[in-house]
Amino acid sequence: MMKPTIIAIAGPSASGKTLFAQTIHDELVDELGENGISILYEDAYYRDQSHLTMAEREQTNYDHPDAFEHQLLNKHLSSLVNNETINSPVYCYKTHTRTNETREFTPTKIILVEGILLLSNIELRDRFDIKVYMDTPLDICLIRRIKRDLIERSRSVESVTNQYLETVRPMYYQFIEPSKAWADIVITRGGKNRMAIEVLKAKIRQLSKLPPQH
Ligand code: UZR
Ligand code: MG
Repeated sequence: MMKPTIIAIAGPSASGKTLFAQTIHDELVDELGENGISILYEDAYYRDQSHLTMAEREQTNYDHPDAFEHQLLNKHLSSLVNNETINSPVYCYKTHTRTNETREFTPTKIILVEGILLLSNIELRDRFDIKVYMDTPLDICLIRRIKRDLIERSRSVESVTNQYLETVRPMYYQFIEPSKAWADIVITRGGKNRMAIEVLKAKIRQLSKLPPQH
């Protein structure tokens, strides 16, 4: 099999990264066939915190690069590029730590990697063949985040808005927004930007047709 192409989809929390990646994946998965396209999530690489109490885990700054085991993600990306299967960790948002499971992830021609701080780390950055940044306005992200976290992550309005003021917003200005400078493609309006989806799909189709050695 040819060397996988690795595409980063970065940007602020609740900017539409997951939707964007998922849409591209779902619209191409049949066409690209077996070992065609898959998604790897940066948030699977949040650090294991099983040695901490629940109260301590709630104090962690999850919007800071140190919250992630980027070194492990980097190692896994290097394995995937060499067509080796990895066992990705599985993180639980409710307990704020890793589960005992892992996810067997076999390399595909196209690997979409999705997460907030992928472009802030120099080693990771170098692994990506295409770097995409979702430049959704922060107020839109906040509204989406409140709606999502209440339903999907069992949070209260109080906890989401406190987290927003304490970590999400300051870390966005410190780490995420500056990382936009490394992006090859900046996407406006979020995960439903149809033309942006089509442009990425066209590039992916082209890349997945190239003969081996490329
Ligand atoms: P996305 N996050 C949690 O709220 N709890 C955790 O245990 C781990 C992460 C949040 C994190 C970040 N921060 O903003 C968001 N906070 O998940 C990133 N506060 O995920 O890109 O899907 O929004
Ligand atoms: Mg997401």
